[in-house]
Amino acid sequence: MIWDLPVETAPRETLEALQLERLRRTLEWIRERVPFYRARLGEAGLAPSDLRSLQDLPRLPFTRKADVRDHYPFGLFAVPREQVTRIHASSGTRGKPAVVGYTRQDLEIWSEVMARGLAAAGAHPGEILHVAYGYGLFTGGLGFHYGAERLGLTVIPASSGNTLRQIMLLQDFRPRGLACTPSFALHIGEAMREAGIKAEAIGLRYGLFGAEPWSEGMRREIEAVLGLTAVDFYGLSEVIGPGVAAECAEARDGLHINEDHFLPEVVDPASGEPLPPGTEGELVFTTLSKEAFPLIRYRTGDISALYPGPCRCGRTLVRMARVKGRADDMLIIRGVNVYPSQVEAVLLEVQELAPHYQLVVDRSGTLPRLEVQVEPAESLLRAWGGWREDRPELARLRETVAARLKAALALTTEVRILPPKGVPRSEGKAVRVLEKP
Ligand code: DLL
Repeated sequence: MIWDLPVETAPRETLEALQLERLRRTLEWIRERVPFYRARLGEAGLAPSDLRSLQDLPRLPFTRKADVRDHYPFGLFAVPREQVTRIHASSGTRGKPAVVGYTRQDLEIWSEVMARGLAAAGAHPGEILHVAYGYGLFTGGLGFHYGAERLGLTVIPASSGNTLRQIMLLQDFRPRGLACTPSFALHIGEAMREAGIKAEAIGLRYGLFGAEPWSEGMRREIEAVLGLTAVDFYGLSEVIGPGVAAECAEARDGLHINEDHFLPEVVDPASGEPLPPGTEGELVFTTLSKEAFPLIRYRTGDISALYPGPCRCGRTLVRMARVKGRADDMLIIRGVNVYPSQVEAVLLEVQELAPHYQLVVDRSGTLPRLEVQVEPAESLLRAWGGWREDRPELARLRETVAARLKAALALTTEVRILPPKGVPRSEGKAVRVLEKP
């Protein structure tokens, strides 16, 4: 189902005319209301009327995460605090979070873009959706909640945590959809299997997964264990939360960006130069309709690529590639640049491994070393009759995994096979990389 047919299938020219008009309006809005942007635009010598077409976008200055942090908590708000209906914050664990605000109108738009994504993923009004993203300052829980209400779903605001209770509710309420991080979905699926509960006993049809990088291999694992169609949802607090972009169930070939509200670009992370469609680089967004927390050319740090051209679902909204990771998550191991999601893709191809892993970086020597911690697959454990540290096959498995990583990514690693449950399970965003103290 296409929720907003006129917008989601609009001809390019119509969409671009709308984007330009909204961009100019946003520039007027922030110039009048946000001292930071007034100064920035002044330095760039730009007036909103100087923007003749979307091609002029790169003339505008970037906004960076540091700019948001420097104005903590409310310094970039474009409306008086009394007009802010809701506050959220990024889920960063280091230092102060990025604080964002929404007017009533912003919340309306957020619900709308979420409803679009939910419909694209295959949700139908009248069904039940189980939301196991965290509720609170994190945008996951409440973002899905309001979008689902807008679409006309019955929402179960389960929030994250307490896996066994989640499973009980899933069994008793029988929702059609599950919304949570991919790592939590896998954890729920694993706990179901351990409890002897079959996917059919729950009857989930679709899953709405995001908030962290995940691979196609992870998608297959989750689909197998939960018996559903898994779609990718993308967003970040600063831009609005989830709902910036989402896959359609028909094609699952890139995430449709709600570009009537969020104008995307991909730039070279080092030089900031705009990159052509299909080229991988850093995603940059300009908000086109937000009142409380508009952002101009916001550097997300997320690595992706843009694919214009219509999708077979009928939507004309530009698609972005699955996010590989954040530029600052990239590891440099003995001269090889690698994202944890690339390691994940290789590990999940190895049948003898369970789909759980963690990377440990040791920087104590002259060259950083990467330890890849994995677990044996359940089928292997069954064949062995349980876990034994001294299984002779372990050495061979370690070698196989290391060789695969070397062949696929030119990466030198030390593989460690942990006992079952040795890798920590996640109820929210998984921590994939640890620094060895
Ligand atoms: O994670 C919003 C969200 C909630 C998106 C629920 C999807 C579902 P933040 O906590 O501000 O907001 O974190 C945003 O998470 O810049 C990406 O690095 C990462 N991220 C979000 N979605 C995806 C995804 C929410 N589908 C940061 N794939 C972003 C990969 C993602 N990374």
